[in-house]
Amino acid sequence: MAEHYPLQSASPIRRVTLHPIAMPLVEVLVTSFGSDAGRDALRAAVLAELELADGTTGWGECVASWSPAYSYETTQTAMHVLNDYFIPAVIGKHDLGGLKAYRGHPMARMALESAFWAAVAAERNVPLGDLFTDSAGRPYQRKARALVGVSIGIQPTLDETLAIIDKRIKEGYRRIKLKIKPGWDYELMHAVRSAYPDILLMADANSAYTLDDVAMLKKLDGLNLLMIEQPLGYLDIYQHSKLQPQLGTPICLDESIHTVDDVRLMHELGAGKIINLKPGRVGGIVESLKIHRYCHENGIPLWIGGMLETGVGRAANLALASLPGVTLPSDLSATNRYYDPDLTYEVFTLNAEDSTIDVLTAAGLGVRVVPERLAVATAAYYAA
Ligand code: OSB
Ligand code: MG
Repeated sequence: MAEHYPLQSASPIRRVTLHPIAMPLVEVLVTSFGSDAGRDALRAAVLAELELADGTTGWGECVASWSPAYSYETTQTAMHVLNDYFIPAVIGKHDLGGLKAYRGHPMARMALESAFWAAVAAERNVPLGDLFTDSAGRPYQRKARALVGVSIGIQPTLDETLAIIDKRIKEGYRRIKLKIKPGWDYELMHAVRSAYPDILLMADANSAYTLDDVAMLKKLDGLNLLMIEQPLGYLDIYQHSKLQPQLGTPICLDESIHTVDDVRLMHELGAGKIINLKPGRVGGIVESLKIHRYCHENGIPLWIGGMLETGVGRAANLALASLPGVTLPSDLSATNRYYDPDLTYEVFTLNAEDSTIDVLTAAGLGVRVVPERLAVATAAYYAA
């Protein structure tokens, strides 16, 4: 138990409160897997508020959405599993060892785990990222600024796509990720590459292709893309190992990676060359640190993915993005790309000169939830 959940609080866990929320998105992100049954203008999430017996609190975010589209989890499955199993297993305890009895539900697990880590960081009066230690138990040398890019959804037209890219580049983003799907791929990427010969450009297919599409995927090689994210099946690693040797463009796996063992399999089979690490997808901070360490030691480029988090989830992702093994720009954009306003008092802004966001230095998670905005977002969840 302590092996997978090593972190200990001084004061035991007294209570965990769940807050389901719905937040209007500034810009809807349309992907190859489509929409959330008409609710895609509203991002759903569940916030976990964890309180230690001494009154210290920590917050975490569950990134599962309304429907089981990107992953099988939803806000409802997360609340069920957290309320009925995960939370009772940790109440009164000084660590999360009780979670070892349960399998799966990584996004629900991450919500609880990150809330606990945030509370322990607050208890020790250090920023969350200072709790991240290497295999020898040493804190990492962390960056003061995290390199970031922006993810752009499928737009109705090419002109609208170019207009958004232009706006993002003017804002200072130096890495552009475009969502693609069959029929909205090579011509789009070719047009964008022609308009912007030098930007760091990548495509995210969200599992929209099969090995039958290899001819189109090979054409992308001519566009000098940084990577193509998750071209094949959402659970697949084997078929990606058949695809990667046929492509010059590095494959980055997102959906298929759930554990450090999946990363090892990808690496040893040659199924991909880059990892998108989303802590919610891999079940928490401890597994994220294992993946970070494996990538760092094996020279596998790594970046932190995003799930349109509120400031709560983004603060934890930003702490991970400060680690030395995170070598490529992360999907961690400024607050104004996602929400206006966000739930937190703190606002993330882009440093336009180097496409970075400042890593948080305050003790604990580093952001605080505005109670009135939380109440509005909770009401919006139940009204949706
Ligand atoms: O595939 O990376 C993805 C958002 C929701 C579901 C899947 C993905 C995404 C993003 C969002 O690309 C990136 C961000 O949060 O900035
Ligand atoms: Mg992705």
